[in-house]
Parts: sequence; structure tokens; C-alpha cells
Amino acid sequence: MEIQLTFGQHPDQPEHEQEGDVATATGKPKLQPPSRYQVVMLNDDYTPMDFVVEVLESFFMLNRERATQIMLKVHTDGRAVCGVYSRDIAETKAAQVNDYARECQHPLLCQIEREA
Ligand code: TYC
Repeated sequence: MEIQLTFGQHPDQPEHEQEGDVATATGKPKLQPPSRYQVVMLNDDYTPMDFVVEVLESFFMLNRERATQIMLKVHTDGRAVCGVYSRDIAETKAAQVNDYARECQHPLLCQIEREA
């Protein structure tokens, strides 16, 4: 955004005499809404299906039916979106899932991707 300061350039015009300095915004503000990030879960050959369903239920607040659908989509397509969040929340969720899976000695992985 460009700010234009006008310092009483027209002292001879009576309407400016009392006003002091005036800040005027010119042009369109170039503000964008913050990007959203998908948490994407990846398939592997070793993580048990019931462990994946448990992770989807507890980290993404999904019910059993929805968690099972997403787990099966990952299993068949190789990947699926578990949820969409602000960047901080998406990073935190992906890290929590990856850390928990590692603690439990499963290779399950999530990554984040910025939405187009
Ligand atoms: N492919 C795994 C299996 O056959 C199950 C699985 C599903 C693993 C989803 C990871 O994100 C995943 N046991």
C-alpha cells in the first residue's frame, strides 16, 4: 500500500488552513487472505490399517466411518487429504502424526501442501 502525505500545499485555499497534514491511501491494497495447507497422508506397506484409523480419529477428530474411508483412500490411491488448516496448525498436525507413528515404530508419514 502506498501512503501519500500532503503537507498543506495550498495555503492560499481557505479549506486547508485549519486542517494540518492529511494522509491519503492511493491504489488498491495488495492484501491476500492467508494460504491454507492440506495435511496429506501417504501410503506405505507396513503400517497396520487399524493404527492409521486410530491416528485419523485422534489427530483429525474424524469419526470411525470417515477415518476408515480416508485410510482406504490412502491405501488404494497412495495418498489422501486428512484436513485443511492454517500453516501453523497443518505443520503441527503433520509433525504430531509423524512423531507418534515413529514412537510406535510405524513408517506412517504425513506431509503438508499449500492449496492452489
Ligand atoms: N497400506 C497399509 C497396509 O496395507 C495400510 C496403510 C493405509 C498404511 C494408509 C498407511 O497412510 C496409510 N497395511
